[in-house]
Amino acid sequence: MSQRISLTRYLVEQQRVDGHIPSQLRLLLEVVARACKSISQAVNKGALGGVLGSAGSENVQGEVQKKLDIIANEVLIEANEWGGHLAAMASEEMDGIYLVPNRYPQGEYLLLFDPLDGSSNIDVNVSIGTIFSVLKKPEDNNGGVEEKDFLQPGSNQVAAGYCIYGPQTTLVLTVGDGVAMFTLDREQGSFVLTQENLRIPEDTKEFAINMSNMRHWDAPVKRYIDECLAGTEGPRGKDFNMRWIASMVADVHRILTRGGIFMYPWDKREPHKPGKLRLMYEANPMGWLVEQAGGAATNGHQRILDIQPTQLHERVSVILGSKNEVERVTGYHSKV
Ligand code: P6P
Repeated sequence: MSQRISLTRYLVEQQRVDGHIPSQLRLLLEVVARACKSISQAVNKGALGGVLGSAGSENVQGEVQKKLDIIANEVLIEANEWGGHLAAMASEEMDGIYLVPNRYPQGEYLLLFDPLDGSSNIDVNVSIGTIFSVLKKPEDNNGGVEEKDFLQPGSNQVAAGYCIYGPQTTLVLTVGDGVAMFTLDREQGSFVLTQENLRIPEDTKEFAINMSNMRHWDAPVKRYIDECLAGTEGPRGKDFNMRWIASMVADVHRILTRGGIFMYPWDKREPHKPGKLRLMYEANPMGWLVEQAGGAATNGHQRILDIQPTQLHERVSVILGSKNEVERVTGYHSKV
């Protein structure tokens, strides 16, 4: 039987053969993957582990924190702070950045994450996941890392990925050389390569959006969805299917696997906010993965990876997936 390639071997080869990733980044990604395995075990325990339900606190976003949100955040912090590969971390669950304690060596990377995306699905046993993004500490950084050092456009990412905790636990990763998928082999306790060079079909018949917000959408989004709903009798001349898992990791995983378009656009409910999803640790990593797989990711007006962040937890409108569909929706915005 042909031996499957482990995540470790894949990363060693990316480091050795392609000279693509320095050893510190390889170590970082191995540590993140190990942390995701621990989170997967906690998620899989569910009620048996006493980890379901609310933690009785709110995060910086003003959202109720689930027990597993806090557990996942702590697992990622504890796994990454001692290795010497990081200078600091940022998380959806923490207001400010987390500096690596002085008792540990400082590294050259910054790690950002949404420790458990899709929390509303935890208690109903629907797929959730961890999203992560890796930046380099700015060269001119002559002292301690500050929040402004994280405020880099998504095009600066050196690695990005997610781990989805579903029927399988699957790690999906890019270091800028395409997208690879690793499935957790629980008998071995390691991630093994199950797919590489993923490609998103440029066309699709499947859209993902929360339809209950329709009356709040802007005209370009409403036009696009109306045309999809009109099906074969409408301007698109084909019928569409709809999916909405309310877990970005699961919706993006489907799109990376079989195509589709995912939209969480700006809407009139909170007009002062550009969107619901966060730029630094949701839209940027997912946008890079999608682009690396031949798809596109915009905020309706510009490429997500070109957005210059001004705040660590800033939100953004997200339209990503099959290239031709994203370009169509983005084109409708330019005609307004
Ligand atoms: P809604 C999960 O809370 C999340 O941040 C994304 O994972 C998901 O796509 C979206 O929010 C779901 O939002 O408004 O449909 O519940």
